[in-house]
Amino acid sequence: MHVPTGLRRAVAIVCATALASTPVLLAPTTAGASGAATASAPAAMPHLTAKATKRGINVKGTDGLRAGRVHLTVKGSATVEFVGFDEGYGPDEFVADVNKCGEKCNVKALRRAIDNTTIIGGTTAGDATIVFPKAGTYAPFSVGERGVVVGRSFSVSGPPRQSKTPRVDGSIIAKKGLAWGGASSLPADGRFLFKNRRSSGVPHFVEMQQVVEGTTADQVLESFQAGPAGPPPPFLEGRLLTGSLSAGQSMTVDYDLPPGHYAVMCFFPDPDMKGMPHAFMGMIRIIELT
Ligand SMILES: [Cu+2]
Repeated sequence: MHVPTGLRRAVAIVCATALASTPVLLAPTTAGASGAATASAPAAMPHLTAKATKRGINVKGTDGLRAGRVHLTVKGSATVEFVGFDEGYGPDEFVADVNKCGEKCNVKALRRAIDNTTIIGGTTAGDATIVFPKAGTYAPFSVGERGVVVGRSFSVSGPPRQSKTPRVDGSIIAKKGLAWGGASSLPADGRFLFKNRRSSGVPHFVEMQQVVEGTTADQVLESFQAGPAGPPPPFLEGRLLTGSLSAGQSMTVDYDLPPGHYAVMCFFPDPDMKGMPHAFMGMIRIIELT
């Protein structure tokens, strides 16, 4: 596929925008709900609280954590997400590899990071549930303007605790072929399930960006391809950003956004396309929040 000359710059700009909104963070917060839950039969879902700051990422609630679903509260302005490491691969390798995929992307390093980790999601300033699929070593991370930052890693024990998926208002599903499925309409204030199907084969995240009513996915794509020389994308203020999910993972996200039309997009860099963000390859779908 021919890459328009403006695209590289456009990619950089869009990425910078996406990253800026994902700023770093972390700070300790109260142990809160999970810790306070009583030890009654239907075991309470553990509660992690995370915040990224310029100094690092603080997470509370990881002591003695078992695999399974947890409630996650993220404070501050940066997205905090979690990653599990395969044997022989760890936080240092992850940071080194991911940070080699910037404006120019070292595809080999990106692929190594994807192949040796399980990214299980996270969120930006709000509440979510994420699933630690199995026992192992995990770490929080945050992607900011200066690249990826990881917090202290921690152990999760097995076997997974059983817990139900919380009630959701609808789903956003990343499918094979860089396509979105799921609800075409959601309440403006609610909870969605974000599922990255195993068959998608690559990590994805969800960026919901409010657009001028009537905007089509093709128009959003054209605005990216036009780059800085073209008209600005038809974006309004409503916006939501989740952490990434490896193929086969899912999470739930609580949100409260202005009603309107939104472009659902993913800007995860594609190792088969020199690190081009998925949205630039057409992973854009318009949905309505009512
Ligand atoms: Cu993606």
